[in-house]
Amino acid sequence: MTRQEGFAKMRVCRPDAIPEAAGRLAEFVAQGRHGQMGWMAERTHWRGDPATLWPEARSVIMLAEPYTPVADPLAALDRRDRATISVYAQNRDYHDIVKKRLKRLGRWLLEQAPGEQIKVFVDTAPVMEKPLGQAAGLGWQGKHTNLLARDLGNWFFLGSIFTTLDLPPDAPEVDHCGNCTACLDICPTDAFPAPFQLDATRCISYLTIEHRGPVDIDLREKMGNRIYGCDDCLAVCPWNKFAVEATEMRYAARPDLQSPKLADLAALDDAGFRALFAGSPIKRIGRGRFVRNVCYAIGNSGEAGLIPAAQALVGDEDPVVADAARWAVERLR
Ligand code: B12
Ligand code: SF4
Ligand code: SF4
Repeated sequence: MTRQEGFAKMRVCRPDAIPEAAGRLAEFVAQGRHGQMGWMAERTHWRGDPATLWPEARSVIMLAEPYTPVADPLAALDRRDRATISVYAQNRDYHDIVKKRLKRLGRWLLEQAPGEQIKVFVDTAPVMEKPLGQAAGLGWQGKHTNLLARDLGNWFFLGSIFTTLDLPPDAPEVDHCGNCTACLDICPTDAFPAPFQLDATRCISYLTIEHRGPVDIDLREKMGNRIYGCDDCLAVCPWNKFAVEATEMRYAARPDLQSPKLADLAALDDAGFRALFAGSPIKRIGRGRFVRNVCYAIGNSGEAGLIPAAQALVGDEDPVVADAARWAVERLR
């Protein structure tokens, strides 16, 4: 049933299996590493201790759903007149797909165990999915902080099913990073203050997706042509030679989102943006933040031919877009 629903791996832990997570989360928030993601500083008692989120829960079922790319995601970074969109966002929004699957799997579970209850979570709930995934033995948190596994690599989403069912827990996974530092070394913005720790405020994924307003000038320059998310630290992980194929075709890259032209993206108005990204996770950031990112990529392109595309936006009604466009024009001149 698990594989039938597209999940490659399933493991179980107890809700109280991550006692060290609360302290680490508190430290992350105390250092301001969550930036503008104010929701991370809220409900930290639930986030840090899943046993308090739903006290009746006896087991947490952790699931991995692969979205492995077929081509090298880093290849697009060299096409300076084009944009790079991270692998997970090149087609349909995984939140919708994974949640539906979790619900179907949960319903099946309840048919086997009538009278029990379930709650399903993917990404947005106050649940620390990566440490739970490690405690359940799904994989381990690598130095890039994402969960990876010896039989999966690191291209997979996480989902969880909390249940009142008392299931036998699996053994936790241990660290297999060894001496490797590939992910730490490649990070364009030095976003890792130490192995296994991320300062989100320096991460291009945060800057392009979560950060509102202008991005610091020194970080803008390091964003290159990444306009939505970043895959660099994931792409270099040697364990990806064991990555499994993504069976869900709705994650397969849309041809128009593989290296789209920066000039075309800069010209999007609100309606054009919403039409292009219907059903995509990118829709969530809105036209303003998206075109801001496109302007930074234009500014980093070194392509004087893109000056008119940025020039057309210097009077944009969104002041953040206008600022980004001015910066791009100045850089290219
Ligand atoms: C907030 C968030 C972000 C933020 C912050 C990321 C982060 N690393 O915290 C931003 C916007 C930057 C982000 C980016 C990305 N994200 Co994100 N994100 C989340 C979210 C919602 C919460 C993560 C969280 O709790 N962070 C808080 C910190 C404190 O927790 P942590 O990262 O687990 O930190 C641990 C370490 O610091 C560790 N630690 C600290 N000190 C030490 C010392 C030692 C020795 C050790 C061993 C550990 C250790 O302890 C902490 C607790 O375990 C989760 C979904 C969820 N609900 O869990 C998705 C999630 C982590 N994201 C995901 C993805 C795919 C991404 C991106 C790859 C997307 C992209 N391509 O752009 C990038 C990857 C960037 C990166 N290198 O992490 C997936 C990861 C799947 C996986 N296989 O792990 C998740 C699980 C969503 C999902 N349901 O699939 N994300
Ligand atoms: S996603 Fe990119 S910017 Fe963020 S930590 Fe990884 S390599 Fe660095
Ligand atoms: S690139 Fe190396 S250090 Fe980073 S997560 Fe993969 S194995 Fe660990």
